[in-house]
Order: sequence, then structure tokens, then C-alpha cells
Amino acid sequence: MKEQLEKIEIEALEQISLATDLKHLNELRVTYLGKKSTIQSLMPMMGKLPSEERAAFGQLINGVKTRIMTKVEEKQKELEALELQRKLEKETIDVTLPGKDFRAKSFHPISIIVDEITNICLGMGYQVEEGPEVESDYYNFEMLNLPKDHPAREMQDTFYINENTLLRTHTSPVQVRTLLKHNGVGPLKIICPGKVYRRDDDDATHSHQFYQIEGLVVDKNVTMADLKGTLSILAKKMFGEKREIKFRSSYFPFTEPSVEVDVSCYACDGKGCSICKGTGWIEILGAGMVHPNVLKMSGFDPNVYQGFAFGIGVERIAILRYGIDDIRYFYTNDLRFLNQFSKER
Ligand code: FA5
Repeated sequence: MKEQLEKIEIEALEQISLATDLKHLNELRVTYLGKKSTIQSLMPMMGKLPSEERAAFGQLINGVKTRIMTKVEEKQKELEALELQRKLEKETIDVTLPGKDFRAKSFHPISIIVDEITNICLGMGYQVEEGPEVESDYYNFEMLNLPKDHPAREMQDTFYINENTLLRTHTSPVQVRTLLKHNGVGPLKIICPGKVYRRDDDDATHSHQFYQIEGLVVDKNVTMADLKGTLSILAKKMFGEKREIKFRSSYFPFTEPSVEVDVSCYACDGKGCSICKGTGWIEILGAGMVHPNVLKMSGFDPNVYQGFAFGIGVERIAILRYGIDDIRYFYTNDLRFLNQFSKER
């Protein structure tokens, strides 16, 4: 048996040294050391030997296995290095070839505006909240003082998943979700940027899907003056220091009083031009003082806390900022349009 093992070892070491590639080497490893190899088939014989010969046989067979394995490993390293060398020689790099066209791309204008408004608000101490786009009727309407059958629901028709689930029509349900999280204890100061959906007819200024940024502040002694001051800063930062804002009375079921906010036209300085349709003012958002019912339903005592809220239409701001004449450009993914925007955010 000793001779048989020696013969196998000599043959294996020779074959391994002659291996020309890794696949061949692996086949040899299986032949000499695998489960069906001769060496492996000799193992059970160990049990049949007299006990005084067993240890010597064990040492012998393990020695052969180890030497073959070591040889396989050495050869493997050698072949790997050879293969890499061959690859490098074959794949020489032609440094004279032109490089790939890799121009820095621009951010989407909607992302630029959302980031800009978010940064301004973060600077004023707001925190960013998020809410689901697939929303319940309860948060989107009922908790905002719009019970079922309220006529003002007509103002915001949308896409229903089922009777009680819909694609949110505005970011205002995030007001409710945030109020509930605070368990009736203020202050809170949040914005929520996000996508909203409406069953509106698509035209140059309306889309069935658009972005809003909701703002909500609840604290003691909050007044309309705080709302006006906040929106005034926002308008100046977005459209320039000379901008002024104007409140026009409006109606939202979740704010009382409610206002539409206009900013003095940045193009004509309020004199009247085609952009502001001759009025000197441009509408940018809806806002108001949080309705006491909304505070009450979400667990806040309206005798202790007051709040203001606003909802900005992001596309409308982008339209004004960049002088875009059709909202649909934002969604058609035309690179000729998208590449025109600043590469900076
Ligand atoms: C609202 O959605 C209220 N939730 C805003 C609000 C929040 C009021 C908090 C009070 C307190 P409104 O329906 O007016 O309001 O929409 C707000 C803004 O979204 C509009 O000023 C407009 O800029 C934009 N907007 C509305 N409909 C569309 C549309 N179909 N396409 C693009 N922008 C739209």
C-alpha cells in the first residue's frame, strides 16, 4: 500500500506541475483528492489494520494528501498570475481613443424649487415631515373640517382607490398627522413637500399631478402677522428683496380666516405686464389661520393654541421663476427642456 501511495503521489505531483490552466488543475485536484479518488478509497482500509500500524498509515496518507494539496495551491497561484498577465497583454488600453461623453446633468426644476424652499424654511426653524400619497378620506378631508357631503369637497376631486382611500389632493393631511403625533402639546413648526393628485383638466397651468409644500405652525399667541411675516420672507428669498406680498380673502374649510397670497410681480416691479396679466401681482399660494375645529379634532385646545398654515404650488413657483409657459414641460422628460436648468442645487 505504501508503494501504491508513493506511486500516486509521484504521478499527481507530475500531472499538477504540467497543468496548463485553472480548469485542468481543478480536474486534477478532483482526480487525486476528491471523494472518488484512489487515496480516498484507501481510507476505510485504515480500520482493518492492526492498531500498531494504524497511526503510521494515517501519517503516511495524510502526508501524501497534504503534499498534493500544497502543490495544487502553488500551481493555482502560478496559473492565476499567468492568466492575469495574458489578460493584460490582450486588453491593452488605447489611450488615443476619445473618452465617453459624460456631461454633468442638471437637476429637475421642481427638485430645485423644492430644495430652495425647504432650505429657506429650515433656516426659519421648520422641520420636514412626510405623509403617504395614498391617503384615507379621513385625513385628506374629514379631519380637515370637510365631512362627507361637504360641498367644498367639489373644489378638490381626485382618484379613489376605494370609498375611503384616495390619492391625496393636497399635502394638508400631513397637518393632521403631525398634530396627532404631538398629543395636544405645542409648539410645532413643520413643512411637508410632496406630490398631490387631482381630477383637474390638464392645461397650461393645471396638471392632474403636481407638487405642494405644506407649512404648519402651532403655538401659543400665533397671529396673522406671523403668517404674513413668514410668507414675506419666503417671497423675498424666492423672488428678490424688493418683493411685497398681499393677502386676498379666500375660503378653505380648514382655515379661518383664509387667504390667497399674491407676490408683487418680479418682472415689472408691480407696474403691470404680461406675466402678471397687467395686475402687478401674481398668486403663489393658499394660506390661513388653522380652523379651531381642526385643532380640536386633533387634540389641541384652540383656547390655548393657535396656528397658521400655507400650501404652496411648486410648479407655479417654478413657472414664475423660470418663465415657463406650460406646466406640461415638467413631466414630458424632454432633455432639451431639462438641460437648461442650473447644475447647482
Ligand atoms: C390647497 O390645496 C390647500 N390645501 C392649501 C392650503 C394649505 C390652504 C394650508 C390653507 C392652509 P389650493 O387648492 O388652492 O389649496 O392649492 C394650492 C396651490 O396648489 C395653488 O395655489 C396652486 O399653486 C397649486 N395648484 C392647485 N391645483 C393645481 C393643479 N391642478 N396643477 C398645478 N398646481 C395646482
